[in-house]
Amino acid sequence: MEKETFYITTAIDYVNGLPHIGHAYEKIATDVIARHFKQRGKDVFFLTGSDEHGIKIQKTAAENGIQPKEHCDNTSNEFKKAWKKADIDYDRYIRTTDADHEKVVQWAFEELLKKGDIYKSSYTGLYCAGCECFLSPRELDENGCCPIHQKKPEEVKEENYFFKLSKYKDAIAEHIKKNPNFILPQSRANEILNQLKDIEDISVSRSKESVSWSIDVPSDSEQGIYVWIDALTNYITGVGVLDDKEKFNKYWPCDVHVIGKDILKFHSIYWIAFLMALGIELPKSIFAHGWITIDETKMSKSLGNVISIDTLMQTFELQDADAIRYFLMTTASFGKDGNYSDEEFKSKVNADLANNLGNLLNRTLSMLVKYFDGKISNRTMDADLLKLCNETVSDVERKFDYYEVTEAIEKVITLVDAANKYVNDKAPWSLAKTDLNECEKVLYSVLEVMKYASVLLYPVIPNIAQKIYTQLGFEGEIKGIKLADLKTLTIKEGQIATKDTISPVFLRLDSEIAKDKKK
Ligand code: ME8
Repeated sequence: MEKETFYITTAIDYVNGLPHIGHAYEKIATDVIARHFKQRGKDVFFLTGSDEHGIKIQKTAAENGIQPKEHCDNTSNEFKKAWKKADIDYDRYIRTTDADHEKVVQWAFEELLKKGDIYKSSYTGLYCAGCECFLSPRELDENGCCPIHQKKPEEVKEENYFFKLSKYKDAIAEHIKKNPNFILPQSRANEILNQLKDIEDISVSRSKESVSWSIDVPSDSEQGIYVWIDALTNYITGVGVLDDKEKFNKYWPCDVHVIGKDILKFHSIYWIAFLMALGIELPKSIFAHGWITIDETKMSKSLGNVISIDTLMQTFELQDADAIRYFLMTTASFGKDGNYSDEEFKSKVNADLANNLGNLLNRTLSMLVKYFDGKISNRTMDADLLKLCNETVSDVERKFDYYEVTEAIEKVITLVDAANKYVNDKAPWSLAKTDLNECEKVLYSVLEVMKYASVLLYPVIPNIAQKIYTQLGFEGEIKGIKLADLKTLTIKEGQIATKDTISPVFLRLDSEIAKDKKK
């Protein structure tokens, strides 16, 4: 039977600044979801990349005294390096300056011109370079500034091409109402339905004179294509809409676009209208996540509180990004705003990864070595724990069906808590003196729970999960293990551990090291 496909995308980041943990948050969540669906046997395609055109990037390159393309090459490399550090296992990193992408954007624009959905008209409006869009006076704050970027938008008077967005607003509203899982979390759908009421046609080009760093309108070299049209189109270029029809038909429609709440309007209104106009099937869902603050404050260059994966890894002397991935995925329910602080980070990962998960494995294996020479001879598992393991697998799958990453992780932690309680209640150290059979059953049962926990947590903490898996006596990579394998994948009989093979899978973060380093 052919594998079912699963196509997932992230927003593509503007390369006017360097990657920070806000960008990383989204890429990590998407990576976790992609890895989970691979564990369910799906043929996953994971697209991420960078958004490289527009006035914002043109200005940043000019400030740095270099050509925009060179600036984009440098910065997109920094993003790629950051995603490598964060173990983001994407299938393609698309750049909007890639030749195949530029071709698709021009094709789409000309298609819509031909269909009459794009027309030329003159326009005066207020343009926010930060948002890369025109804002209506209603959207400004009391000082006449963009509420997100806190800057006054620039008045722009131009003859531009317009897209008939208003023509599609009823169809979009109907689609949202008919498909409750189209916008996730569902609570955000109303906000979009309200915004739709005020939707007017949008300008989809700028004069080359004002924005030179853009893709040309093929039939009018004095105009450049609007950066959001350019950017959103990446989702169809990425799976070969023009160059590889077979791939496109295989992966499209996209299963989920993972994006930040600030750009939901562009995805659930502009993008959807654009696809409707092109006659391309709509994505199945759009998941809008919340924003990450640092010490409850918005990250900004001027405040100097921008944190990257790299800074955190250096500060806490981390070998890999697992702890950061774990923290970011659990700091707040995925979909809501979350916060990073050093204190919360340390206490969360010390409690969950070092104590709850790591210590349980460590002390169980140590007892196995002490009482049984590290050998398993009787594989009898506690029936209640086994039932809980199976229920946890189903619960985790159900949570991931709605991309509820945080709640899925919580289910696994509840399982690990239950195993910790089981050990404490059964006291295998006492059973070792009175009932060796029962003692072995307890230890084996806990190790089986660790098998389930490691596979279920692998999408979030791939390195730690691999260490657990190896210490349980399994050979090879945990990466290829499917959830469906869990029932048949059993811890082997015989020697699985010795004193030398046991080591902590996650070392507690030392607060003193971190403090000194930050200074
Ligand atoms: O919006 N916390 O690019 P971008 C969580 N190029 N997420 C954050 C964040 C934070 N502090 N800061 C940014 C763009 N993000 C466009 C997207 S898609 C076709 C074009 C998220 O670099 C943000 O919400 O401003 C967005 O989803 C992504 O990072 C890129 O933001």
